[in-house]
Amino acid sequence: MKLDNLNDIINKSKNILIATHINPDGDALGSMTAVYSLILENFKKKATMLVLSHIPNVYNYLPHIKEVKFIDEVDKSMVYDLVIAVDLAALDRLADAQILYEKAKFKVNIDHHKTNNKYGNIVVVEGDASSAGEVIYKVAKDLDWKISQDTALCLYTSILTDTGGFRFDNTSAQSLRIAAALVDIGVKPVDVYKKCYENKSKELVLFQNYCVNKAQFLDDDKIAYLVIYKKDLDKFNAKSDYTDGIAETLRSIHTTEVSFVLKEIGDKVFKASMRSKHIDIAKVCEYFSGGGHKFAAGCTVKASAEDAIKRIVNQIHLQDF
Ligand SMILES: [Mn+2]
Repeated sequence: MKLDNLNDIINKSKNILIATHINPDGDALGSMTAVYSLILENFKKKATMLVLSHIPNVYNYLPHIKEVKFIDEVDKSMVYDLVIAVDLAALDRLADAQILYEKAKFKVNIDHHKTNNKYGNIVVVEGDASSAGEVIYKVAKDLDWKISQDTALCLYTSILTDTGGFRFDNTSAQSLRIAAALVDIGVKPVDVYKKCYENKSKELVLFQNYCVNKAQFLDDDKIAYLVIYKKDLDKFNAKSDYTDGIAETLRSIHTTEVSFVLKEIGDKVFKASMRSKHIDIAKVCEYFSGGGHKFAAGCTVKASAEDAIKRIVNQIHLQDF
């Protein structure tokens, strides 16, 4: 199926759903709102944007973010003509919205995860792109869609946040060129930077410092990790995004090769966020049926904290560590 057909399909679709992964980040929300505004402005159609969990407050500035629907506000018996999934490596990350995806008549998959399992009728997956936003920019250019200031702000947010502020190894000449093109359209980098990075709540900063203080180190400090229990989350009344960035803080220590954060999400169930400087931790996470990128990946481990740590460390040791 060629990308050109997408114009036709959007034109013919009476109802369009845009969906992204659970626990949406800047790229998920930036690419979802970008696709929404592209369709609104180029086709004069209002799509439905769907999220599955809390939207971090920092992203409230994104155009159209207030029109996003939560899963419990959407009719699950609905059969959409078209569903566009963005930044979604695997369908299980759609959680309760998988049913809507499966029933939809036509499916488009726009992503940048190397581990993407290529579901859908039109698949645009670029494993070398920094972000889903970068891929969407290229799709819009290929199809001659107008990119407004609103769309540019959404796409810039995607690229900025998924490159960690243009610092991670996925920051390519292409990402910077696209970012520059978005600045030409009217994005103000300093404004977006302040909104994304100097806009944290006091509670979040105090929670993160509390967590970082519990860090443990192994293998001459090459592995840094910590465990966040439900009781820690409750104590600080932590939102789901409060743990974002902690694994990066641990990786920022000069001795750290691999960092991971285990968050308790159920009885003997931990969500692991991993970061690395050199080794491929997407492979580590794939062992636990997770995935992601070479230096930033995640998975869920069903075990006690002690066992989860042991099993993850074992898998890290099996890599070229
Ligand atoms: Mn992404």
